[in-house]
Amino acid sequence: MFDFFKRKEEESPSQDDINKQEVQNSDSKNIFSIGFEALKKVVSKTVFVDSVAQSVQDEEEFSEFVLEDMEDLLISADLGVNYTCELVDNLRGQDKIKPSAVKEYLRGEFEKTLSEAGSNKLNYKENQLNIYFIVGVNGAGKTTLIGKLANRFRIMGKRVLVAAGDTFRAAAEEQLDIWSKRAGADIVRRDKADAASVVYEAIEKAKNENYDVILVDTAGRLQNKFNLMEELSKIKGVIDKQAPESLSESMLVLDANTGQNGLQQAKVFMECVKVTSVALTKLDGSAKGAIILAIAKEFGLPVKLIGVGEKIDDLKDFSSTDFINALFGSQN
Ligand SMILES: Nc1nc2c(ncn2[C@@H]2O[C@H](COP(=O)(O)OP(=O)(O)O)[C@@H](O)[C@H]2O)c(=O)[nH]1
Ligand SMILES: [Mg+2]
Repeated sequence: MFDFFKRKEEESPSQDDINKQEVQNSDSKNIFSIGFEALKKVVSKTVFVDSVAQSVQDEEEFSEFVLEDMEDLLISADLGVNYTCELVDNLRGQDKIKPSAVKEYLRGEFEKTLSEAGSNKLNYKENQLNIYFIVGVNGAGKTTLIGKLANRFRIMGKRVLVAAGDTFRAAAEEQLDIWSKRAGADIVRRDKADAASVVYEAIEKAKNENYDVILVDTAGRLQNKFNLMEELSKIKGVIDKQAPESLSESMLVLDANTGQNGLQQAKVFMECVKVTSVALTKLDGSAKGAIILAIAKEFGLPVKLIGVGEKIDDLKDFSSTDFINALFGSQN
């Protein structure tokens, strides 16, 4: 998924080095991409497509009765009211699409929605500093994601710094510290300091010591919405001022199980941070894989990473094509 290994070698590499590089390359691909079968397992509880197909299979046309059934199924799969209405309205009073072709219809619509939301590929620029600004509500999985991402970049041989921007609770910094040690990354933390100043310091350190990556952890207390938004805007201001070219992603972390409510909460973050992509966590065991479609439709944002467990390597690249195939139970 990444183009990490495309970097030009300063000196011409020996055949040994080339072989090593190729092994690393294929290994890293295996580690970081989930693969069709595994993804199918992850979304195996997301069965709404088959439910819709079954509910219309004996019908000649999309009657109001049938459309209502379909609406219920799509809403309970967490596609969201707007998207569901659009999908159902397209079928009302037309005779081009028959109920027997409902799966093909949904597949086409979903493919369109996901492709319009943009590329699934995580932005990373070689030979410069890459900052990942990670936001989302408490408990969504930000700190865990940072630990997993730090580990991924370390495996790829990158120098990684994490910035402990959730300065509200000492425990939050402690948790990040544990993750960064586990991943072999360095950390900037200043107990109870202003989050923006922690990020400022991290950027200075990264520039002086040639880091490739900064992962910025942040607070997510929605109870005090105004302060939180102010804090995040300040961090964003520091990045824009100190390292404007380095912001590779402003990533919103969402828990797959929070459903439409989670999406509503997420809008708060989008108001103050120009979010570029989504990491969807806790997809393991979730029956709510369809939330990926709602995110693409409602926010116009691509999901780039998925969390499929609590372990350090339970972070995978997301592929729309594999996801659609898994959802529709076929590889083509
Ligand atoms: N099953 C599962 N649990 C996760 C995943 N990502 C995070 N968690 C758990 O969710 C909880 C909250 O995560 P944390 O990173 O502290 O969230 P934060 O408040 O946004 O920083 C922790 O118990 C994590 O172990 C995931 O992909 N799958
Ligand atoms: Mg945290």
